[in-house]
Amino acid sequence: MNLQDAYVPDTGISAENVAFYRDFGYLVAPSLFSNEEIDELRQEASRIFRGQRGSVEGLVPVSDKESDEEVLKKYVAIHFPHKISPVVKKYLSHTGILDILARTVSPNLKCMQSMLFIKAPGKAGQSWHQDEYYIPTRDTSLVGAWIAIDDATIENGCLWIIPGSHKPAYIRKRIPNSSPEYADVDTVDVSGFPEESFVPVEVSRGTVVFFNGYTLHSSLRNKTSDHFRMALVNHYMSAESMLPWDQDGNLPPTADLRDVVLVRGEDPYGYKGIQDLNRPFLRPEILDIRKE
Ligand SMILES: O=C(O)CCC(=O)C(=O)O
Repeated sequence: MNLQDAYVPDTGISAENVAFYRDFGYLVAPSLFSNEEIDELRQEASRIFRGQRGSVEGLVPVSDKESDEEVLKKYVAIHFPHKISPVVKKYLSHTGILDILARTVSPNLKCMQSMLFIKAPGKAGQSWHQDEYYIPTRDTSLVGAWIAIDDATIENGCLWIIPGSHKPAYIRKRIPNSSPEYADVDTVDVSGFPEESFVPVEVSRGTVVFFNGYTLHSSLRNKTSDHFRMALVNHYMSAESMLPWDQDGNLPPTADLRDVVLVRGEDPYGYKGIQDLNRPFLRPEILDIRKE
């Protein structure tokens, strides 16, 4: 990663940062979250998986004797934690994140998803994919804000990105996955890209990595015996775009999921109201979210 292209928190987002995001489909913002904010998120993760934020199907009862690490190790990730956690909900609107999105995406922003990854030692990573495949915006505004709760390294399974892969903005061919590195049943076929172009995004806790919905990204297995690689990922898009998303990919383009959080600016579809449809769920060890 070329850190010269990274956002500098003290000076705010520059024209070069915006151009970098447009050209390469990602942007790294070191220290966007303070140590205190990251500690709060880490503590909140323990509360969520201890069942202290309400029941989620699949959470197992915890004894007081179990340490937070022992509890967290049992899980891969939870989707939609913002539905039960006031802390995660609060950080959907983190000013540092929104200031960057306002320049790279739109002044009007909505969030439709959060995911809290635990990635304990030994756990598998995510195969090559484009988030736009799962969450259709089709206007190139989809962006993931990946908040490092732990230092992320090649060893513990940091993100990998193929810079510039978002540019043609189409949904790429998928093939069965045969790598034990990944938890998924399929993967995007990345054989057309030289391996030297794959960038490991090694970052310190508190860094936020922004990536476009068409940018190819993945992460490898956590090969350490004692380092977690926790991350909270929030997905945002332009409030001007509709969201034909039911997680099965069977909706007409005129459908518009209204289970969204307006995080900045105006919502042109505000007249439709807001719905509370998605429930938090635990991510299975083997992932097959959308069958075709
Ligand atoms: O954190 C990871 O390992 C993968 C995250 C990811 O693929 C995503 O947020 O789309």
